[in-house]
Amino acid sequence: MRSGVTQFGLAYLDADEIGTYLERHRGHVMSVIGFGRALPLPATPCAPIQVDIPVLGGNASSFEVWTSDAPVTACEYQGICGTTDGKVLFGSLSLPQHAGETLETLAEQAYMRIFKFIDHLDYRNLLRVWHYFPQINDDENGLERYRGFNVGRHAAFVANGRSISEESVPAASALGSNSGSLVIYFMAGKQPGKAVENPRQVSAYHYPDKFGPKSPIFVRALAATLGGQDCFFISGTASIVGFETLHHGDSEKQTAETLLNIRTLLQQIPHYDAARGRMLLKVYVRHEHDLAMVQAKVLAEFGAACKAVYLHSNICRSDLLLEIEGAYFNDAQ
Ligand code: 3EB
Repeated sequence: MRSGVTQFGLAYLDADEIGTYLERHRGHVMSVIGFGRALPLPATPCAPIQVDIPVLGGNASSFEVWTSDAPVTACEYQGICGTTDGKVLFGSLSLPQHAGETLETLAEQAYMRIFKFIDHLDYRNLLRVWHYFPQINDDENGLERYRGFNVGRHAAFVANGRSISEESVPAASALGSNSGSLVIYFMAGKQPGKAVENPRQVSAYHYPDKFGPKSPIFVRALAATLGGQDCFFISGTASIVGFETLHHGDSEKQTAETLLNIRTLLQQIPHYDAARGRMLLKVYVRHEHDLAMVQAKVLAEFGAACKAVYLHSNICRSDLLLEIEGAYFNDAQ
């Protein structure tokens, strides 16, 4: 890392690191997302986003921090607090679900606001989106909540003139939290990124309707050059081949299949160099007792230089036991 200079990119930090990190990168912090126990933090342009998903592996809290090499300014529109560095726009919103509302309508409202926000600020291309909401696998009016979420998301894409194709679909993750609002944070660019699909998997937006009335809208990975960094955002990746979940009830085999899917995505990026780049992972595990096994397999795959955060959460298909998302950064060639 170029010493003393803030790079565009990402860090996952523990409670004892976050305070000094935010002070050191003051003026360059784009977004802070806390998992697990909330802590008081130094002021940032947008208030930190808090997600109620417990951190596994010994720490009570974990913080995801996005920084820019360029100075960051804050903006607000449509009730969305955002930050921009002139190249990328970050935004986040947290919508409580009131009695009588469905997650479907909430997801549609959220995405309607997101599109208004990014269009208004002229960063029209969604690059990466994270979604967290409680009771993800529970039934709501006869439809699993995750499937209802997909219906609402789809309606907003259509209403905002976005094609459901590689040109306008972001990389994404969607996970269950223990409580709270529908939390969405996202990154958008002036230019579209380059979508990367997995030849082992059917594109999610082409899933058959046995997985719900409307397909999920995300690409498996997205490459973009931001702030002098080649960035590769890997969507939440699980033990799915074609469109089916593989290895029901077998977390070891699901882990191996998930890692093979990630390896397949990484093989498609020309600038991937495990020794030179930086890889960061968020690993979502449904059952705490799988932690040690998953940790060992992730370590064997990516080595100790890869920063991996382990979170205890429900996955968007009830038969999936884990999901892994990633971000890879390399100095642009
Ligand atoms: C899958 O491959 C697992 O709905 O935005 C992964 C990443 C998954 C993103 C989303 C869902 C989403 O279908 C689930």
